[in-house]
Amino acid sequence: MSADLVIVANRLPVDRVTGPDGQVGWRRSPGGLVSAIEPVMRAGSGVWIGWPGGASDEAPALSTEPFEVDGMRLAPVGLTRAEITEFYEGFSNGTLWPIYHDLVAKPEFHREWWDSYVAVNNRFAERAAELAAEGATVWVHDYQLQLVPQLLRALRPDLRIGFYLHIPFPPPELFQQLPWRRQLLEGLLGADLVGFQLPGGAANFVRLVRQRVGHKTHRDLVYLPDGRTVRAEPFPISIDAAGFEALATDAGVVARSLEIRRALGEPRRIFLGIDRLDYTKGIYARLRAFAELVEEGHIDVEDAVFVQVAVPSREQVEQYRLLRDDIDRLVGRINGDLGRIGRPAISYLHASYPREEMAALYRAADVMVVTPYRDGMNLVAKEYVACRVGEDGALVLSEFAGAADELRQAWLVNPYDINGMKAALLEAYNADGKELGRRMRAMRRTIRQHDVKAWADSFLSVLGEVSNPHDKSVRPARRS
Ligand code: GDG
Repeated sequence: MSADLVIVANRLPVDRVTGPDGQVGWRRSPGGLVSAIEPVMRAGSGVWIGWPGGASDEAPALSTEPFEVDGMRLAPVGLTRAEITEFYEGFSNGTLWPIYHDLVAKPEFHREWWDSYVAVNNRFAERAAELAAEGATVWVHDYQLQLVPQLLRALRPDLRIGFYLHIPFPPPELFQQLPWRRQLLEGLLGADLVGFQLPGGAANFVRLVRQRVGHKTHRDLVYLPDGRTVRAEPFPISIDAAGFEALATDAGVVARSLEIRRALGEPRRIFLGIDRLDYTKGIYARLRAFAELVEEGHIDVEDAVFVQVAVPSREQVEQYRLLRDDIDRLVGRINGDLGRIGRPAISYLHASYPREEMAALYRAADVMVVTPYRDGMNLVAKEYVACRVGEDGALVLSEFAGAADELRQAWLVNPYDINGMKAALLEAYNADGKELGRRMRAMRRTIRQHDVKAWADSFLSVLGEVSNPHDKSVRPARRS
């Protein structure tokens, strides 16, 4: 098999399902990335390389042969239990994640985690080298795989390689702490195009390359000694706006959103937060801000409720377990102090839901509260806007989410400033229909014009224009 477009991402876009007969099957997990890239993958011969979940040492049923789900070709890369601990939970989520998110939590540095990161990146690069056709385009995704571009180029100099970082790229002052900073930068420099969410991330990267690796740079270009150039550019990611709009007008979803309002006791206003349970998302501070508004009498629990959905995430990582305990305790205390019978101040759900339920929640909510301390983009904010087909509803959005660059008409807040957040929540709560409509219409225009299809097309078209000498004379190196 050889593919002319290869997507390389930590996860495959499928979930493993076990049928009633115990047979293992796959179900496509709907995500923006898949829907954006699918048409491109179908148009040519595409393949998606990624980890299917589970540990390969305990699931011998998992073959590494490519397979098809809904017409998409998928090539699984297995991880062992030790690699899940060291590469995934360790280096990716215990070292890189906090450093790339402004040190919201303390990163841990362990040399064996790094060794595992190198080993897994090698495995992904080798798989891509095997499956890519001569001169193919390979698009590598995210912080778990930053060494893949360089490793892959060494194996297959004929390929066109793009890399996209979904999370922020940190300023040099923070990145510098990484004992493996140079290796990571050189890993990324294996790509022809390195994409970031925001211009700031691209600028941080170019500055670091100049300072730490010593290459010449000019604006968004890095000049390598071997004559190649690497572009570093922002490509703010988006959502399948039309898809969400369609979902939000589906009769079943509309009915469900009314049912949610009824189940909550028909409050005048519903506040909503939906986040992976992650310390970067600012869940704790936002609930405190809301609780203080209730305590001070600005909001009455007969009139309003805060629905917080916290989607379980990285539960094996210590910091995530501690966060869950902290939030459990806070919600218990707030409801104990401020709730009345049948009227909790906070309706807290620690679960994940189907897309239809998410859309029903977005439809039901009057004030969407998205207050991360740092976030590459934040798709939840954009999904809320897409689902507000009635051009109403308020968005309270952190200045430190990438989405704030585009959604200027949201109530923008500094999530570290509790009083500022309280003021914005209250303003959004009291805003009249005219004000809400003015803001929401403008945001909906932005989301429609720049959807995930436009994002993927623009990345691939800039990558297609890169004029590096892709050495066709070099035979693809294949492993024996
Ligand atoms: C990373 C970056 C960047 C959530 N819960 C459920 C569910 N979701 C879906 C949402 C949304 C996605 O997951 C979450 O995306 P976010 O952007 O909000 O946040 P991260 O997971 O941290 O994503 C982020 C993103 O990558 C893309 O580049 O924006 O900055 O951190 O689409 O709808 N979907 C379903 N059930 C759930 O319970 N079906």
